[in-house]
Amino acid sequence: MVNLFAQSNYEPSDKNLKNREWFQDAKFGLFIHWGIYCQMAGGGDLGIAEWIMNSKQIPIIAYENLGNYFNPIEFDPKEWVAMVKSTGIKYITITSKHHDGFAMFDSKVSDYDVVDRTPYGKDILKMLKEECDKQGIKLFFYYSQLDWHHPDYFPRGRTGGSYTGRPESGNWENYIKYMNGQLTELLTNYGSIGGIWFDGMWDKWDENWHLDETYSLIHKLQPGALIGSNHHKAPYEGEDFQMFERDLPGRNTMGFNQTGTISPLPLEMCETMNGSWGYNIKDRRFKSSKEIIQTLVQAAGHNANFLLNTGPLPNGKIQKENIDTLKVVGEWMSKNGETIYNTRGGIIPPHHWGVSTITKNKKTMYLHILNLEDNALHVEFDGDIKEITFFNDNSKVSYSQTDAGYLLEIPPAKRNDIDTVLKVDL
Ligand code: JFZ
Repeated sequence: MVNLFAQSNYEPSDKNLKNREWFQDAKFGLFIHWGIYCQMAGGGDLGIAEWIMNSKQIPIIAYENLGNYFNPIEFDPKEWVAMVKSTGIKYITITSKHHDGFAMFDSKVSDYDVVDRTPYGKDILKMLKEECDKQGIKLFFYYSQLDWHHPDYFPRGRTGGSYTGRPESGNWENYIKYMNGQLTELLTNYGSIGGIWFDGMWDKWDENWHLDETYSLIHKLQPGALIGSNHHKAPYEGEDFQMFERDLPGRNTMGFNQTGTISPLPLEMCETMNGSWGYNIKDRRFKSSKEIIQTLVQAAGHNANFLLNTGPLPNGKIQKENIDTLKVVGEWMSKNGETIYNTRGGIIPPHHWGVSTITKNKKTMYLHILNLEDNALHVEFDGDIKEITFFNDNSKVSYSQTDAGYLLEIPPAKRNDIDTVLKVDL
């Protein structure tokens, strides 16, 4: 029987396996939600941004107007990518088409795209990809399988209902052809890409998404491209990484994750800088740089990448508040990156006090102490330790062995408010 939810008998290519390792080593990505919806800036409602078409029930014929005056003349990909680099971010995942169906690239299977429907008229993804290539940053494309605009997205799912003004009929197989057509464009016209970040299957759980066909197509066009999908379930065959939306692997504080499974595939957690993906003018809930650094560290300790989101403005600029925060994160990463990049989640599992990371040769472990009120920390660990030092100044940590592990002395003066990092030589 054909498994409709998988690329059956998928064998990742050597290139793909190499890219998975690169991905795990890279640890830190920038998520970019950018589309014509940014001009609505959430419409004055917290919690609405890229969803505004659906949330405010804007018919297609009206929503299309947003393209007529989308003109981000201050978009400077060189500046974006330079900012990404100086933050220590290794890859970008950008929305190529979100649920509104509007493509931010030059599509030929549709004219509902930034080149054909905006005064700006330029292929944003191409501009960004050229700059990423120049500066050595990998580019991934987010692609929404859910589409509120295409007439053949029928039968409808939970969203994109009759307010859109589409006929109550359509040919699903045509929609799949259209989607695979756009994916073919994304995988052939932009050089070698990092992979595809799918989203939207949750709109219609019982639908035949033809994943076998789509995933095989992607892996045929670029065997190294990594496929992930935000379906909140355990990965299907053909996917190359597992993602977690706004939660650490294994947690479910948001109510999104539908599985307790943490697969052996590379892991990635995505998170917002405030509470919105796309630009929302009212959303001032900006997380502090401390919170963001700590979540990045937590993700690494949970063996996962951290994909941190920003929603650019209608003029093409990144929100100033986000730039300011990323600067601080970048400064921290330039000092402490060694304890994050190229590591894996440590052999000491996450605890209330923090997490551990470990180098791939397993010779060095890093303890990231994120919460500590006492002057000592007991770490359960039955391995041998050669030496423990404070990572920031190489001074020695005094410790003694206990029945269950080690008791480390952490004098208050040595504590760091964000992360007290210890280097453990094994
Ligand atoms: C999805 C998108 O809808 C959202 O706009 C953003 O792109 C994010 C990264 O991914 O978010 C979802 C999708 C589905 C649910 C919740 C958030 N859901 O089914 O509960």
